[in-house]
Amino acid sequence: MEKTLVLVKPDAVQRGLIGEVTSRLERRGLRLVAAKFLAVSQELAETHYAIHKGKTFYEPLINYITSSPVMAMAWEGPNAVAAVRQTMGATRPTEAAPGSIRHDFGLEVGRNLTHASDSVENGEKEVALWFKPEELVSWGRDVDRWIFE
Ligand code: DAT
Ligand code: MG
Repeated sequence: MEKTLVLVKPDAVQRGLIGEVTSRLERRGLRLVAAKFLAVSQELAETHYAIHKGKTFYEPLINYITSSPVMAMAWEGPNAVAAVRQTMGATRPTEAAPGSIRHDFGLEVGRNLTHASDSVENGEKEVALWFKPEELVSWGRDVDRWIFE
């Protein structure tokens, strides 16, 4: 089953939006497989955002993600990566589709509330970076057959 990493970033945690983000993903039909609330270390932040090293926004981005705790979650489902990216909306809140989280709650790219993996490959890599294998829960829901074809 396709998996994706979701981070409720420090701004969204501070604003009391963990439930809002989680609720939208549950409503979408995705299945939660792991969750933890943590203060992100410098090392984890740098590994997670390694692809952005050297860009102008890299240092502010590392400062932002380590500034206050985050809620990290792994979600799964058919097309989970694309579905979650869509629920989050485009990187810049002013370009995010109405109804998406970044549209509904955000204004600035540097306070865009959430992270979601951008490809199936990165979904696997990021879930493995943030969670140990034993932290992933393999389970089923009675309603799965009414959501997953
Ligand atoms: P996304 O989080 O939508 O996957 P990304 O991977 O391109 O976006 O960038 C990671 C984060 O870096 C993004 O959520 C916010 C920040 N960021 C990206 N582009 C930026 C820019 N041009 N100016 C400031 N921050 C930026
Ligand atoms: Mg990204």
